[in-house]
Amino acid sequence: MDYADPAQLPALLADPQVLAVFGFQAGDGAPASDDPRYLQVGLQPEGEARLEVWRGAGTVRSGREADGLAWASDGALMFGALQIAESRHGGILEAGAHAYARLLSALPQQGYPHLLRIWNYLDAITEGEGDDERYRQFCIGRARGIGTIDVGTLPAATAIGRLDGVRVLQVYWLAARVPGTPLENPRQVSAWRYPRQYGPQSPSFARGMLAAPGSALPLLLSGTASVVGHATLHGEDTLRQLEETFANLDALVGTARARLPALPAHFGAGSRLKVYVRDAAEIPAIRQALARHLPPEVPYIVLHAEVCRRDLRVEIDGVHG
Ligand code: 3EB
Repeated sequence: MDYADPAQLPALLADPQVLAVFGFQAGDGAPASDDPRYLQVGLQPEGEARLEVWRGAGTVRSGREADGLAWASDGALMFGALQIAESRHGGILEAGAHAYARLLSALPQQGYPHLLRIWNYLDAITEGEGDDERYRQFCIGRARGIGTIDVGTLPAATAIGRLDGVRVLQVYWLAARVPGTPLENPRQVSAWRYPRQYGPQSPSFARGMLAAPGSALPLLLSGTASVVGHATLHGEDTLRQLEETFANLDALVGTARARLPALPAHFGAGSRLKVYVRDAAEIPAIRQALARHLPPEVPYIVLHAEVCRRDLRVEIDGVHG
């Protein structure tokens, strides 16, 4: 995976090896294309807008189904994307249920039955009180759409709130012909075991995913925040939350290295990170802390977005290899 300038979009989509391009830019300034390999996520970048580019091995086939489901595959991996208008389904719960039922039926049909990584972007993620909060409702819908599942096969994931006011659930995913190895974090309670206080339905995701041996994929890092055990730490201190987030990411990389010792111990030239920041006013301080913490060869993008607990001020996802 790599980041690229938005002006590169036409050249990237002309490349038959490109599997997927995600643009992070809300509103009319974003580059447009109806190529099924391109999805514009309505999140505002702080600083330069970037594209996230995933390349396949060999020639990529792609298409769009009648209901809008977009897909692209290279024989080993398949990307897919769905954009579900909440009003068409009766709310975020139902939109989540529909999205997951639909995508999980598409995977085996297309020959890529194993979900490795999924990203979920929804507007106003922490709106609503108590169990009515939209994230908690989304978690119920997601679990309903998944149905019965072995929690040991859940994908790595991100669930982040957009600020664009558009009530469309955006979901995209990476699936494979062969299963990967889901990873948990020794510093964190597995999300599917979160206690009731965080909602009636625990979140359905793994902390990370290692693709099968032989795959060119890097370690896939789920959205990671200042959660230790199941509790949010440092709710009033963004920079300490950032430190705790890196401690969590280090622990996850350690878990991955126990299975794949060739994986670098620290973030470096093979890492790519996305940093989601709740309060735009805190972005300069976060950028300074990132510059202190990360070696200069690590590319990252910073996005103004809402994390799914109100007391989480920053979250990081990405890849490492
Ligand atoms: C956490 O650790 C932070 O619901 O899919 C991170 C990654 C989080 C994925 C999801 C939520 C999700 O609980 C939140």
